[in-house]
Amino acid sequence: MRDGLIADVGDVDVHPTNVERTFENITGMTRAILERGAMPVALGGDHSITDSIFRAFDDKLHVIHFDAHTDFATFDHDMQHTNRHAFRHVAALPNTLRLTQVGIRSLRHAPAQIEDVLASGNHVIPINEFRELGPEGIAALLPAGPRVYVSIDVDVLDMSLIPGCVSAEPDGMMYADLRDSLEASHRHTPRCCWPRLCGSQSSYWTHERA
Ligand SMILES: [Mn+2]
Repeated sequence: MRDGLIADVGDVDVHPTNVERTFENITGMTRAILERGAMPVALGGDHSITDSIFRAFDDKLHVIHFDAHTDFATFDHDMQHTNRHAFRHVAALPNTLRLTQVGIRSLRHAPAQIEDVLASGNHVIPINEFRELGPEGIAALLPAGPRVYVSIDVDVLDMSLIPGCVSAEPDGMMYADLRDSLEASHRHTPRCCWPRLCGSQSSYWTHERA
């Protein structure tokens, strides 16, 4: 965008009966884009693909994640790669510095699920705390040095704004809350961010503006 150029590189090849190969393709395409010096923006899928994108990055990254849900599920019943698992994988990667999860409010979350994220050294900002901090307060949580990978699930927005989203929850952000949080984050850190949007969910990540 700095050079006024946006290129659509098309879809990652999906192998419906081979999830691992599909994930490898996601990592490979993201890496290829990074090697060209471009800022990748991924659209589509859900949070099951986020860690496959993240694995393409070598830099140390802080992660800010806007969502109604932590997507930090434990690995039970041999399930490790659903859209509820992405941030358990991301948090365990060696280049992840810390997660900051914003807008968390799911009626389906047990307290233990939030405590699990906190016990891993990460940060959870429930929706009521977001309202106290505001967009500038959220931006101030970002470290000034490292790049920041920004991941957005559209269900961080209030369910009245996302009628097609199966995971929608009440009491969410308004559009301007999210927009202003992203804008403030971009202003706050010199290494800032652009989106990945996935079906009902999306992610965002950083780009060095200098
Ligand atoms: Mn969600």
